[in-house]
Amino acid sequence: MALRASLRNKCGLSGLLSQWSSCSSHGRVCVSPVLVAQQRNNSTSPKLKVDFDQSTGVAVMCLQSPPVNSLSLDFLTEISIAVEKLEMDKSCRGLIITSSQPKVFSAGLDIMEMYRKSPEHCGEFWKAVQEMWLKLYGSNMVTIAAINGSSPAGGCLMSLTCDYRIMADNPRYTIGLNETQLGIVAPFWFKDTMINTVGHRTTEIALELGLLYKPSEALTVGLVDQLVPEDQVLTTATQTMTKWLSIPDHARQITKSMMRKPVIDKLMSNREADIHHFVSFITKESIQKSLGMYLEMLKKRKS
Ligand code: CO8
Repeated sequence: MALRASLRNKCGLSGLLSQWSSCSSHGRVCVSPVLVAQQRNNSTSPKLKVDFDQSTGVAVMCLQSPPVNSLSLDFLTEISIAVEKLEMDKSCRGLIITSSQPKVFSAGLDIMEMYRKSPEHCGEFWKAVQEMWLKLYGSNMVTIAAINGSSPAGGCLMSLTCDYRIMADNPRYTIGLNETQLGIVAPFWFKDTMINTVGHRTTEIALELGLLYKPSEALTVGLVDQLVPEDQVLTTATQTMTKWLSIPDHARQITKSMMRKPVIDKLMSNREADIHHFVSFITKESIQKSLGMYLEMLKKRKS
């Protein structure tokens, strides 16, 4: 069976979904989950823009959380809700994920959500990370990452959940699972997602060394599928989407499920244990010190 059914009703987001609003004009539906969150939380700037073109069946999800689209608990929840909403709309067949932030696709998980936070908070945060991965990796839609900037760690994971990755050919950008550089360990489902993309040996080297690849290196190892000039990332993603959508949905979806279901099932049957493992690991004093040093390094590098 396709993945959607196996994932539906497992996120507990239906209540939130019912609070969504959407506006429609000229055949385009602009869904803005953050506006709802904004009203609820008095947030000043929307973090996520979802632009669904009903005439093509393709939605573009734009990450716009300054400065670097780091994935906080709130942001992850908004992304999961947005994907769930699109997934339930049968007319939406494709999803392109991109960023509106200059130079950055996503800086990965928001380190501040894991630094000096309570075990309860860490657990809630990790559940939201799992949720985002389950929604995207298990999506029935064709998903394409239009990577128009650096994409370390959780940002790389998000793009690895997609069916196809197009990256800006700019040597200043990097992509990879660099967790070990922070003194932390990528969990099994990060690892399995990467293995499913680039193979075991490349993943082993990349994860142990916490490698961040330049676009040309990422293309060589298969971490991305295509490099294009920066100003052509989104248009190329749109053209590529047309090709993928020419394949009958049911055949493509069943094939996708066949490729991904074992890893999804593995996390689904180990979710609580995975949360428990994360919380006990991340709250260790030695790991907190590593995160603190990494945050310091980020600030020093800036000055
Ligand atoms: N979380 C929180 N804050 C961040 C993050 C982040 N991931 N990344 C950057 N920031 C902050 C910076 O500290 C800085 O803050 P301030 O303005 O207060 O000094 C601000 O964002 C802007 O950052 P930069 O000046 O560095 O922006 P640049 O445009 O120069 O560079 C980069 C952008 C390349 C994205 C750069 O910020 C960077 O390398 N960031 C760190 C990326 C990273 O290493 N992320 C790893 C996060 S951990 C993760 O995703 C997986 C964890 C799995 C846990 C498993 C445990 C079991």
